[in-house]
Amino acid sequence: MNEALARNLSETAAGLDPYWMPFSHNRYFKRHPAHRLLARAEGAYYWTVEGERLFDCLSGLWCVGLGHAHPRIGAALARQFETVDYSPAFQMGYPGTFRLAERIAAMAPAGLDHVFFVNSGSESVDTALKIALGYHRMQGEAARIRFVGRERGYHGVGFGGMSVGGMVANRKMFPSAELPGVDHLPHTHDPAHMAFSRGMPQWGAHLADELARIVALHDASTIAAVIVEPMQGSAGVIVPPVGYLQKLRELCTRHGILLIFDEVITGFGRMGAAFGADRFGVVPDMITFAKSVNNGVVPLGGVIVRKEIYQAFMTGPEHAVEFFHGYTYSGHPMAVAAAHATLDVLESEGVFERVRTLEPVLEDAMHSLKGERGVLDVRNCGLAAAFDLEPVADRPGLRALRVFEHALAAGQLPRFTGDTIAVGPPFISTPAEIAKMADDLRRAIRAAF
Ligand code: PXG
Ligand code: PLP
Repeated sequence: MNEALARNLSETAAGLDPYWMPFSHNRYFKRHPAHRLLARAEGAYYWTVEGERLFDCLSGLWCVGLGHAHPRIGAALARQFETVDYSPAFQMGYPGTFRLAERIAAMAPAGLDHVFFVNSGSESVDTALKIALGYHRMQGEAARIRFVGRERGYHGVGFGGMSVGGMVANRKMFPSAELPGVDHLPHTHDPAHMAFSRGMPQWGAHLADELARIVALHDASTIAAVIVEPMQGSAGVIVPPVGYLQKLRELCTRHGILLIFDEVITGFGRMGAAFGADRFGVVPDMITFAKSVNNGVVPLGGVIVRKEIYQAFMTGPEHAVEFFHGYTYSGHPMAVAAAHATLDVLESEGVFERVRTLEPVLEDAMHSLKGERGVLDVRNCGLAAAFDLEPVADRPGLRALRVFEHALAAGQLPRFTGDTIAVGPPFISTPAEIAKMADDLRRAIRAAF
């Protein structure tokens, strides 16, 4: 969209009407589009159609860690378009895609060494769930059909991800479409025990014992996989309690249940490491990823699996398809080229280290909001943080919307959901930008109460 057109659209509410926006208040947006149409992006900033500059507090939607318009990624895409723009995903191969799988496998925790490509986080989750079912079936354990997710978990919007997810609003309209046989672990956020924790809360590891109860209820022989985000992102940066993920790992191992880490947000840098698995020192059986793998420039996601899982499928006649699953755009050359360039930057520019250096800066900046009127909790981990706001009576979500609008006016683009504000600034942010972000958010909070 060019700027003139965008300006015209913002002036003509009717021009905005045909687009049904995802996860958005369509009617409110279309009546109040001012400062919310983005015309340009570079580095850690957007510019609105009105010409105002906004700091990209959430790296897009958690995906643009290296900043917008990264020249190395742009050059790679231009070259790729001239070389191979698309190649059939099924029964043919593009060498760059094989090389990318090799690179991602080398970055992944030891033992996880095969990669299946998809185009989004939602597809990565549904793919992982199908792999889990298929794996057990190939192992002669076809009765393992149950999944265990977690309250407040977000695993995208496919039927599988919605079912194992734990967000009421995302589920309640579609109960008939939920996978059968899904249980949910309790979420781990309890402000009474952990409000204003810096990093991992000390309280809450025992909540993983709920998995033992679920296993006792259904018997392990019926359970295919447990899926959790190592750090819950969409729910508002819910950080795992010390020891919690280790307990889940032990229980899954003991009972032959696959452990899936949904690392769509935590993968490729946000945690100051390649994966949350590294950061938290727990190795799952599968990792789902998307977003930061190629800086969000072209849709790309995937599932990294243990060797044994891949090998379980590699039976039957050699000329036959082993896994009846895949997408037209699996391993798309353009997405792959952007990923190679992104990994080049992550590797050669010490990005994970930079994130680790910025983590205490973000922690201090965001925890300085403790004590502001209406701030009920502040949480942080890696380059991610969130705070909860006291809701307006009988109007859930309105307080965060007001803070969001005041933040926009101050030149900050954070994420609001429910009455929580989340930030996940670009890896390229400077300490001064992070400090300014927190100060502008403080002013926005004060203006909203
Ligand atoms: N799993 C996890 C852990 C996610 O965070 C998905 C799956 C789905 O990915 P796709 O690419 O299908 O959207 C996600 C996506 C937010 C926010 O504000 C989070 C996501 C997407 C948009 C906004 O926290 N996470
Ligand atoms: N619907 C139809 C009619 C199709 O032909 C295809 C793919 O060929 C799909 C859906 C799936 O699309 P994708 O592979 O992009 O997920």
